[in-house]
Amino acid sequence: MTEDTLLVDDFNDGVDPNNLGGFIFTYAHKGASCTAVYYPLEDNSSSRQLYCLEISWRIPIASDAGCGFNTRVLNIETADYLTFSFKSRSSLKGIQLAIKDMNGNEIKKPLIKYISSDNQWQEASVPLSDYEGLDCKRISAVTLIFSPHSPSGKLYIDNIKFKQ
Ligand SMILES: [Ca+2]
Repeated sequence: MTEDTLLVDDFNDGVDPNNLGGFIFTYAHKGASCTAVYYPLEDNSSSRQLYCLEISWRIPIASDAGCGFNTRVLNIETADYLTFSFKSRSSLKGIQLAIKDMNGNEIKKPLIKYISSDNQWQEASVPLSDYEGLDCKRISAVTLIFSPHSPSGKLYIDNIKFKQ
C-alpha cells in the first residue's frame, strides 16, 4: 500500500476482515438472495491475484439485496477516485454503487455509469466528485445494491481501493 492508495480489499488472503479491518456483508430483503464467496483466479500474472470476490444475486420480486464492504472509519480526504477491477456478463442496469459515511448518509449512482457487462475484466475509476456531500473523513462502507431491474446475475470484483 502506497501513500496515495487506500486499499479496501484485494481479497488475496481469502478471508475476512479486509485490509482495513472491515468485513464483507450481504443482505437480502423479502424474496431476494445475495451471496458472496472468495473466488480463486486462474491468471495470477496481472494485477488481479489469488482471489477475487464472486457475488451472486436474485431479486425475483419487488425487493432488494446488496453486498457491501465495511471500511470502518476511513478518511478518504486525499482520494479522488474509487477504483476496482470488475467482470460480469449479467445485466447491470439495476445495480447501484453506494458509498456511505458514519453519519448514515448514503449516495448511490448507477454502476453502468462506470463499467460495462461485456464479461471482460475491466478497471473502474469512479470520480468521488460524483459522491459529493459525504463526510469524507469518516467513510463507513462501499455497497453494491441490487434491484429487480437486474433480477439475477453474477459478478466478480477485486482490488477495491480509494486513490488520488
Ligand atoms: Ca485479488
